[in-house]
Amino acid sequence: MIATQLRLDPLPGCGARVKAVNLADLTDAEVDGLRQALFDHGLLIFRGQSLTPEQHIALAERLAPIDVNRFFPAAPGYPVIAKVEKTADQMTNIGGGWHTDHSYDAEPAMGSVLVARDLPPSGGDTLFADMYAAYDTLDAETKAQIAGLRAVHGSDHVFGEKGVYAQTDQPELAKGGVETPETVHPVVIRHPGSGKSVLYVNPSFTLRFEGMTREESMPLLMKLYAHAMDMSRVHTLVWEPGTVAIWDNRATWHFAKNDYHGHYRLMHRITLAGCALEAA
Ligand SMILES: O=C(O)CCC(=O)C(=O)O
Ligand SMILES: [Fe+2]
Repeated sequence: MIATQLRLDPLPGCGARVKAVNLADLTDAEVDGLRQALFDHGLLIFRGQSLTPEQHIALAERLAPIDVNRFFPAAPGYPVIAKVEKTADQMTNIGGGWHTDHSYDAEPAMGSVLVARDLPPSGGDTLFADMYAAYDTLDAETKAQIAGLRAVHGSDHVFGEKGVYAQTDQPELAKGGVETPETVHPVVIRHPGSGKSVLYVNPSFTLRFEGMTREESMPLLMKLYAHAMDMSRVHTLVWEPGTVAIWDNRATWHFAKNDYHGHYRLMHRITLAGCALEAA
């Protein structure tokens, strides 16, 4: 089976819904088709799945090697599954700002496979923004301005001992002693799986342009961010029991809404290993 034989329905804003597949029982050709569809669409959504943690791990391993996140607590008994959890009495959620997973790594995660485990009665949607479309729709002057630029990414200000999470009611995400070196990526990358140009900066982990201070970088970064989060290129995923989302961290951003205080929400995430990124 090739990618075009999968039943893909484009979603408003970003990504595609994949119908008529059982993620626990895929042929090798379906796995290859899904991987290519992920590269092409950035986000794939599946409904009505019933993956056990073992099947979640097996699915991830068929798509790519697993890249274990070094900050998130693991699901009990499953060291490769990150627990994305907010209890009824916590106020802070995980991923509640626009970001892409692991852009602070030298070889950023290719993708993430997120499984809904326990959902609040309403709310807790996840937004996804299309970074292929964000790049394509930039005006020619801005494209010329960012061509050849590189940006510095880091995680210390988020997950470090004095980072954002340390000041919240999710302080276990702030890891002292975990290495958090800064890393540099091109601002416009050539997507390794699709060959298309992608805007690769994000508000959570991009610190500044290489060779510029943060103050000097902010006006252009803010302009790029405002453009990239235009709701015409954003899909709102409303989770249901059995929903699985797989996203490409090079081609999309995501944002977990935090609008369900007083209720429990638990998701299981496995992060897929990627590669060093080259300029478009
Ligand atoms: O909880 C969510 O919907 C997404 C959280 C997040 O940013 C992630 O799992 O990478
Ligand atoms: Fe995330």
